Parts: sequence; structure tokens; C-alpha cells
Amino acid sequence: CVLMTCPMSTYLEDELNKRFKLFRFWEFPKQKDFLKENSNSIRAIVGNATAGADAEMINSLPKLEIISSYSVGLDKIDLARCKEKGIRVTNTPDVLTEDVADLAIGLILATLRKICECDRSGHFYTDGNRKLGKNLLVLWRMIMEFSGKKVGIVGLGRIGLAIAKRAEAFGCPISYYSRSEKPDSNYKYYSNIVDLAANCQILVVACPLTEETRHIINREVIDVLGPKGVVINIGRGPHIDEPELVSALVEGRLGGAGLDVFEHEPEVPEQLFGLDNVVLLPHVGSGTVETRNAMADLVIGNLEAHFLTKPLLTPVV
Ligand code: 8YV
Repeated sequence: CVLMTCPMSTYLEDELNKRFKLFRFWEFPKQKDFLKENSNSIRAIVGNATAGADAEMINSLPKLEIISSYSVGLDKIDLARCKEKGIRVTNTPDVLTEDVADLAIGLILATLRKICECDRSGHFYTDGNRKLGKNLLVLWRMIMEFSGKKVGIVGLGRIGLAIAKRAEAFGCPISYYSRSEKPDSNYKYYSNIVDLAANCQILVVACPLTEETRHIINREVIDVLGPKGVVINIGRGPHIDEPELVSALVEGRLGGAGLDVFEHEPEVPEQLFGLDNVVLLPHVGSGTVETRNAMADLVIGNLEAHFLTKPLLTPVV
């Protein structure tokens, strides 16, 4: 039996259903009782970036052999526990890289060029005399150029690199922070994130969430970025100290933010909705039909490989 932790994709659900006995965890109101009752039949978990498998869930399923995650990020899975128990873990790298990078650029453009606000302004002219509407005139004082801005990337992995390449095409000088310098990269490396923030105008968070990167965007980083700086987050909400970000945006100490992820998803801090220097998205970085189906195929491919004792397609543990 396969346990799916939350609704992710109807395509994935249908395909799993064709191949395995599928339990939809969200359909059971008493989840603890459900786990107890089915502890001897569940051999696989399909989780995602929101609902993974914590130590409690893993411990309660003695027959669990594999967790196939419908995500590249694995912060919602207790990897140490899996290692310890010999449970295999797979994710969905590569197939989503381009989409997430595209969305990062989309967020940069939407935040700097105020695309959503311009759309919401709802008109070109106030009257037949072709006089510009007030909203647009107000907006124009706040709209910023993207081309040529200094872009700093936190985490130069697959996604960070794809963002860098795109930003380069906009004529942006690129620099990055990561645990260690990438020997084959020509981008400027900072070994300290505060130095990176001090030397860029757009700071893009694109690293995995670990204990080291939790709240990597803190008050100091935000202050150094300053009122002309913009933070873009397509990584994970907890990368940013959210209350600090919100107060900096409210007080105008930070220029703007484009956020696809939040610290306590699906909660979004109420104050952000009232701001016109933010663009807020509901965690849709990989959310295209093509990519989500490719992710689903990888999830299924990994499960099939495991149960047919073939090599896993994208193993992590
Ligand atoms: C997904 C993600 O949003 O891959 C990741 O790490 O955050 C996303 O692609 C998510 O897992 C889909 O439900």
C-alpha cells in the first residue's frame, strides 16, 4: 500500500491508484488511528513540500520501505531517521529547475515593475482627454528597472544557477553566497551573506532549507539590503525571519519583496496584503502542467523501480 500525505496532483493520484492500493491520508479524520490500523500494510509514502514524513510518522510504519517525494526540497522528511532505518528516499530534481527559475524572474519583474499593481489599477486613462490615471501616476514613482541591477543569489545549486543565467541575459551582474565557492563559476563569490546583501540590489533565495539556512535572511541582511533592495524567495518560507521582513517592508526599510513561499504556509502575514511593494504567490514555483506531470512521473518511476528491485531514478537516501 502507498500512503499519499495530501492532495498534490490528480494525475499523480490516478496513476498511483492504477498501480497500488492508495490511501489518501487527508480523507481520514483520525489520522493517528488510521496509521495504527494500517501500520503493517503501508510500504511507501508519497509526500510533498508541505506534507512530508516526520519521525513520528516514520516510526509508526514498521513496514515502510520508501518515501518518494513530489518535490525537490526534502526539509519535510526526517532524512536522518530514514537513513537510520534503511528507508529509501527519492525526490524530483532537474525537471522543475527551469520553471522555478522562470518564476523567480517573473517575481523580480512583477515586484520591480509593479505588474500586478498596474493590472489592478484597471485603466489607462481617467477620462476621454487621455489624462493619466492617478493610480498609475502614483505607481510610476515606485516602479524600478530590472535590467542591469545587481543580483545576489543565495545558493548556487541547479535552481540558483538557472536564475543566474536568466538574470545575466538582463545584463545583471551576478554574485552569490553558498557554503563554498563553486570552482567552475565566474560569478563573484561572497563567503558571507551580509557582504552579498551589501553588494546587490536584488537578493534571490534559492537554497535548500537546512538548520544552517533557517532564517538566513535576518534583520542584519535586510538592513544591509536597505530601502532600495528587494528580496525574492522561491526557496522555503523559513529561510526568512518573516516578522523581521514584514516590519522592514511596512516601515520602508526594505524596498520590496516577491514571495512564493511563507514561513507558516498556508498562512500569509495579514500585513503583507496591505502593502504595494510586495508580490505574493501561493507556492507555485514548479506549478506548470508540464513540470508537475514530469514530477509525478518521477515519483511513480521511483516507486516502480523500488518494488521491481531496479535502481532508483533519483535517490537521495
Ligand atoms: C512543490 C517544491 O511545490 O519541489 C519543491 O521542493 O517546493 C515544489 O515543487 C510541491 O512539492 C508540490 O506540491
